[in-house]
Amino acid sequence: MKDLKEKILALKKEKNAVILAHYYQESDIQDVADYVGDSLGLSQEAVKAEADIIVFAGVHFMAETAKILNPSKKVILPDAKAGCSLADGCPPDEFKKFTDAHPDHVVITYVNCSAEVKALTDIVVTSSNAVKIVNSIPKDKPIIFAPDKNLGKYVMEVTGREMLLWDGSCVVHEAFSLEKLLDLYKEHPDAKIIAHPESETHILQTAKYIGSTAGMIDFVKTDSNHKYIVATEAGILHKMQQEVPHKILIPAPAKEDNTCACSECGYMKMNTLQKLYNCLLNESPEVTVPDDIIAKALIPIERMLELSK
Ligand code: CIZ
Ligand code: SF4
Repeated sequence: MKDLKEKILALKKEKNAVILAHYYQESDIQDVADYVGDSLGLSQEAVKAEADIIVFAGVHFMAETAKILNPSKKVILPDAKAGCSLADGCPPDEFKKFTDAHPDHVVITYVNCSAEVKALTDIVVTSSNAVKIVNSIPKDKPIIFAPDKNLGKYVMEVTGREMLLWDGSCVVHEAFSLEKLLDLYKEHPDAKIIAHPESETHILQTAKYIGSTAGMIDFVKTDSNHKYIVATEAGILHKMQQEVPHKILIPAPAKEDNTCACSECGYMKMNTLQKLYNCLLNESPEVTVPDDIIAKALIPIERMLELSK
């Protein structure tokens, strides 16, 4: 493993590449990355990237976003099949019918969607800025929010705005078991439950803090408690534990026990260190986006970046 990591770092230098990794990537991948972050942070890094190649260790829609923001760079993804249930659950042709049926609505999409769907959007959001951006829309403007209904419901509750929701969800954040979570909490009454807003309402109702992945990391760093039950993809625990080495972090339990009894994103975990090495070596699979889609999708992403400053 050490050998493979060293080979990746040497190849990265030789090819003038930068490795951007999402918090949900396996720990070994996070360790070789130049930057580890959430969708918003990764987009901001992609804009700034000066290397010739961006190795995007995340899922397909994130790599597409990097390509849209910095189209002169070659963007490669360790496994081209690393998708997302939210992006897959919002096909562009059906989404177009939905937006066409409500022409007076401002179209807000969560960044977890395809480039084609972003091209049909007025403003993109991430979980770090969704509330702020929805609050920035004039009160008399009706809003479509897609594709995540759980994040949408959460934003509606916090902002008090009615929104027309697309019926999509994240399989990973819907895998948490309320019953097992409450049992775990009984065993650790001194823990605080923290949750990502892609989780279902009954999970969010148990949480002392609800926020994006970056927000959750900031919270455990600044909060005075010593123990947390963390309801998001378990990969985040790697970075979080590095930030708070003396605190106890417990992943929230999933309905069905899989390898770790927590919830892992099968798409994110399709990327492995070996695939990362191969993709850097072969400069493939490459993620491309047609020029006309880049031109249209860039506008709502740039609006988001502007509103997130
Ligand atoms: O679930 C995801 O894909 C998340 C939380 C993405 C992100 O970083 O906002
Ligand atoms: Fe998509 Fe959910 Fe995986 Fe994130 S965790 S990439 S939303 S399936």
